[in-house]
Amino acid sequence: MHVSKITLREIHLPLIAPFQTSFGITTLRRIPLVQVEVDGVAGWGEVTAGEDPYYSYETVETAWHIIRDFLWPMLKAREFSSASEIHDIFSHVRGHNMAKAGVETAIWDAEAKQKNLPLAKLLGGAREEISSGVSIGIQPSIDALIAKVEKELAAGYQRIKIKIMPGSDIEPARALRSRFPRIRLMVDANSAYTLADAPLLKKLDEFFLIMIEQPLGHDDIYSHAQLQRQLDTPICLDECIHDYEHARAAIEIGACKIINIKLGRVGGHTAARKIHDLCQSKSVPVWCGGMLESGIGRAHNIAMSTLPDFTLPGDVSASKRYWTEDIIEPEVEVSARGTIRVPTAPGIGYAPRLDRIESLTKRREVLE
Ligand code: OSB
Ligand code: MG
Repeated sequence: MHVSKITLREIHLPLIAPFQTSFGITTLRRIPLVQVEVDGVAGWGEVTAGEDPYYSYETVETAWHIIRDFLWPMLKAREFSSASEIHDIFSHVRGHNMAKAGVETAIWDAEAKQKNLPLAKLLGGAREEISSGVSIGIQPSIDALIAKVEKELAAGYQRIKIKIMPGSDIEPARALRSRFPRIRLMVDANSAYTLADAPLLKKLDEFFLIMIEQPLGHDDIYSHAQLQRQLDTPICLDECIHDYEHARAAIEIGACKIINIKLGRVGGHTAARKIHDLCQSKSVPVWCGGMLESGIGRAHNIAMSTLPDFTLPGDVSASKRYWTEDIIEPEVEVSARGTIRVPTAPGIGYAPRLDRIESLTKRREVLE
């Protein structure tokens, strides 16, 4: 296989509603899309880096730079026999996993199309449908939060995650648990607390949350192990896990009982699958996180979520929760049972709408 060309496009997509986390508010997504040409077949990937370096150090700009100036030169004269080799080819570049994943996942799509297989099958996934949950940003009031949760439950979603931060944590959790005693409920702090907050976080045990996601430092696995020993609620790590060794360390020192896998954060499908296999062998369940992706990123998330250890509902929800109109055909839809049917067409199984993508494109660069 050989990549003869990469087309980078930056599209701008306004969110239907602002999304607030402990690190900021997003109203418009700037999304770099990666279109690769592999032996005459097109593959698509999405870079999940943020507009600002708040969730991670990567941004739209750093990813563009790394792809153009480092990843493309490593790829352009290179022959390889499978997309599974790309992760090692890129290993010279330290970090910048979101940039790597944008390209790597696009090559996986192209390989699946060449082989006339759904990407989920090529990755080794077996599920015909995946379970879907929602991530709800910090709301202006408890009433607004309850109304949002009511709406998502009525739509069928199997699990509710709310964002928390200091000043908006115990009360929203208490209100939701008293209003919805039996739902699968969890919170995500996006690193907003320190170990000194352990007594406050301990109060969350009262609400039987299925997990608390990334309460402490974005690169602090050790303190999560200290916190986990004090909590009954399982800790799930997101920001801390960038590769296999992080996952191994976190599991072995007891820093978490669950791992959120994001393709961008770990550098693509090969790395994600390796972490998945480790977690499966250690009986640590995983689920697929989201990064407010367009349909291209969503489609890759769906394919990954078909692997067997993705036993918990992920943050992969319907296109229409975020976008007035997505950039793929058909859009991602969620059934009344809170499931997404895995597409059976080759590759990611959803067709990029090129006209719409071009009309949303603010910047474009062709590498060849
Ligand atoms: O921590 O999971 C997170 C969005 C942006 C950055 C970080 C996170 C999130 C989400 C959104 O929770 C999940 C989604 O895409 O629906
Ligand atoms: Mg998270």
